[in-house]
Amino acid sequence: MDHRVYLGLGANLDQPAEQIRAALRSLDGLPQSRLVKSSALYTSSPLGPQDQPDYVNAVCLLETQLAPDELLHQLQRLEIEQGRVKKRHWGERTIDLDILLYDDLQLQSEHLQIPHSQMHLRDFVLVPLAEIAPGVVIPGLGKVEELISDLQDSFLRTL
Ligand code: ROI
Repeated sequence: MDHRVYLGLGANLDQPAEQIRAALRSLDGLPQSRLVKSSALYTSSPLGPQDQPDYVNAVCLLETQLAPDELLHQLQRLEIEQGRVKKRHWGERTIDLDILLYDDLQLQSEHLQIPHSQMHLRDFVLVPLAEIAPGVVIPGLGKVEELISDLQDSFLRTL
């Protein structure tokens, strides 16, 4: 059975738009997985320390037979293969791949929280998600559009 998984992508080092595009290609090559849709690329101001470059963010839909922990493992492998550099907590990074939603699963483990714990607070996640999944419900939190209207002003720009 294929699972519908929404992933968040973020990068702000070493030609971040290229990093996102490379990650999307790699995701399509994951075992038992298919990249179905991806959002536009958005630039966003950093959440966290302000003395770092703007981010490029996107969201994609992956159909996969991988279990959540297998998928997490694959994402971590891709991050490393893509030369992930992470300089400090909430700091700049070459590529960040997050599981946002996995079907309508709610899961809390030591390594993995689904839905992603911060996603409902982040315009750079919700806006691209709404672009490719209008009306999608974040389990326990509500519809993506309602969560967007709860946010302060957003300063996202499409690339
Ligand atoms: N800020 C933005 N705008 N986009 C991100 O993807 C992002 N990722 C992060 C932190 C450092 C929290 N800030 C971010 O991990």
